[in-house]
Amino acid sequence: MFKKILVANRGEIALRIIRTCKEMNIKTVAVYSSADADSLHVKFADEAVCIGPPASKDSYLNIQKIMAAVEITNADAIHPGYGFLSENPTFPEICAKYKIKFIGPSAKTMREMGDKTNAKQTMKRIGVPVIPGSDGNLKDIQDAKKVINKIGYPAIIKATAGGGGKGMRIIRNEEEIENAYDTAKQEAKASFSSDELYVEKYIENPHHIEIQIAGDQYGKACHLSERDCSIQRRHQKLLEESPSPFMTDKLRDKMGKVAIKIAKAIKYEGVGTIEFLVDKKRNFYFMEMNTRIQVEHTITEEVIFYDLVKEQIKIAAGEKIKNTAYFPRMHAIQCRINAEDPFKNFMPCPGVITNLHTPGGHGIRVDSHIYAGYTVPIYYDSLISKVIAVAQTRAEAIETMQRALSEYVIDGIKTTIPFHQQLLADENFQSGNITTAFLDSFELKKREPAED
Ligand code: MV4
Repeated sequence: MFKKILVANRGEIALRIIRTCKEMNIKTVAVYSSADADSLHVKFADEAVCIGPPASKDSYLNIQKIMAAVEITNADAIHPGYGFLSENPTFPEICAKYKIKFIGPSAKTMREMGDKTNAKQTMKRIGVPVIPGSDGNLKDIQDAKKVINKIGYPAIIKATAGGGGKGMRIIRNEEEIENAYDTAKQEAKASFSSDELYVEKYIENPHHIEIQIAGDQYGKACHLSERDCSIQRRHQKLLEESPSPFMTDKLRDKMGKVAIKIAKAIKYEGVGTIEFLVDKKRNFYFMEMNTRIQVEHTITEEVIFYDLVKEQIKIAAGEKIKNTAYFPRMHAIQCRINAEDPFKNFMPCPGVITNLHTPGGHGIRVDSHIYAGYTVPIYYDSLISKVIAVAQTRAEAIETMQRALSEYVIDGIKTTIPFHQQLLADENFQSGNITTAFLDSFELKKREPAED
């Protein structure tokens, strides 16, 4: 087992990783930017190294600075968390050079899954259902027109290096092709410095359902059930739950088997997620694979009672897993609490937290790095807390979450708590009738003036 893990991240996920390391008697090294000097991950770790100024590119994204911190602290492994360098194949490559264990998949796997058309072709080859579309990248606009003619409307153009909705254009008729192609190409180039595009049939109002998987160094793999991540706004997830209200035992069995097939086919090492789009007839299609621990891993941990970070570390250290499937025994919901004003278009609201009361009690878990007096910096993601409610049923998990949010006091900054309160009270949400289009028609009621 590792003696000392360097956590190449910040915020709640850095704390989350440090907590598991403590339980496993593994020493921890925090790295931090000068904006995070007063952060809890710095206080909770056994050692901490400042790796530069606030800007991510000079600190949390700077591989050389992180490797220097590894060298001076003698860490024997690196946990990348999510975001930042977690899906950058250069990071595991450099770790290999320094003989430091990267807790995650190989650079090769990361590269293969990061390229969306390449990933899609791999899936097609091994018999995983994929959305009909171009065979690889588009050569030119003529090629786009030819493919769309074959698959029909609506169609969607996507960036090969994309993900997260950037460089995506929906096409509803022939007149829209040219403009969609040109703007997607520009946006892809600007966002990912690659203007490769592909096209596929557009699936209206799909469900976003993802399967958590784990694979070990010996070719064994398991799945750990699904998460429903359909509640998104501009491709930012706001609330996730497990099991999915749209899931059936039959569909879980089919999707789980496909997810395990993928993990085995690519000899996946570590924990990962297979994202699927599911249409209203419950046809499911591979969308992409995430080769990291995700923000929403918590709900899976609660419904199957498994520490996924511990699993990552054990797999990286060479422990074996079973070829099996794990099923939800509970219902869990996670609300992402962001330092944003939901009444002002989710505008980021960094600043000082003047007063804080964190909820607790039966069925509540809060993963957060905030404290009274903490300043939410302007430089990073606005996620400040994750509230996870666990109960026997979905209806009870909603009630537990509502109770917890009513207790949560975060003064000094605006947060997404009032958004979640309105969402949880919505009849359609409560009925479980949720697709990725849900928030398009969800209207946030204006806050009462008295609450200002
Ligand atoms: C799609 C789609 C419908 N049809 N692809 C959005 C993010 C990117 N990873 C893929 N996305 C989508 N791809 C086809 N062929 C609908 C979406 C989509 C979406 C997917 C998951 C969660 C939320 C979404 C919101 C809007 C669109």
